[in-house]
Amino acid sequence: MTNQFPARIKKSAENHHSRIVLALDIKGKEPKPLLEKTLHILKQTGVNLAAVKLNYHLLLPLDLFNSVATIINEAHNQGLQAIADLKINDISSTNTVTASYLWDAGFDSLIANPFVGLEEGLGPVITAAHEENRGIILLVYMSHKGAEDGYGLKVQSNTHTAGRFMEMHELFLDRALSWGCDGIVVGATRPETMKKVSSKVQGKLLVFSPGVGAQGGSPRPTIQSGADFLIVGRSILDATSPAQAAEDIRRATWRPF
Ligand code: NUP
Repeated sequence: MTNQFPARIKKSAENHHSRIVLALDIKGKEPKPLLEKTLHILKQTGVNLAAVKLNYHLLLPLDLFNSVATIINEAHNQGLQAIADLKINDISSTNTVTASYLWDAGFDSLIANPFVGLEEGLGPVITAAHEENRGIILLVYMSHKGAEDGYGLKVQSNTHTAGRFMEMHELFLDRALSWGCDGIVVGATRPETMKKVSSKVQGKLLVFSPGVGAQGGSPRPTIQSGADFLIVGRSILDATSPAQAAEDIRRATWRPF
């Protein structure tokens, strides 16, 4: 079966005229108020979004097949896609179990770390995801300052670069393309990298960009540099009116595919 995640998220974007993936990074140690607060934010902002992303903030304290599935269900009812941001990063027998739980809870896509490699790493997860009509998004260059310590390293891969040195993120981008992934993550804090990456990607992968607002990146220039989606958390969640903040970013950044 062809994996329809890229088509589904583009359709959600077109329906709401939005390039925003809301990072539901809501904090709280009591599961019930945490779930209620999350659903409240989702109801307020959903009309301005293309997708939601759930991270450890919700995936650790909440029950996956109950509260998390309820949040995903609400997102789907609003015509939004749901992305799991666990940055999976292990051997394949562990990765495939993790992924199968996430698919059973209803997630449409997950974020993974290309560092672990294909064989006995991410390969079986990518195959299984596509069989289940779900997407895989790889980290290519993260948004935080220290990302340079890893994604900026110069590496020499005999198998991949014919002995030439390249930066880790260039290697990761090649992996995302050759492994048949659906999307990549590139920080909005790295506009030059974003331009280079998007010119190389040319529609073959969706580019997701976190790091606007709280981390210093700017929404509109990030989309103009070639990002397909902005991942936004605190700029919306911590605003006096999350609905208004989401609408403002949506209006400033919307453009059709
Ligand atoms: O490179 C990355 N940077 C990043 O911030 C990859 C990520 N997945 N994220 C996530 O995006 C981060 O964990 C958080 O969930 C969200 C950004 O939130 P904010 O900085 O907009 O509040």
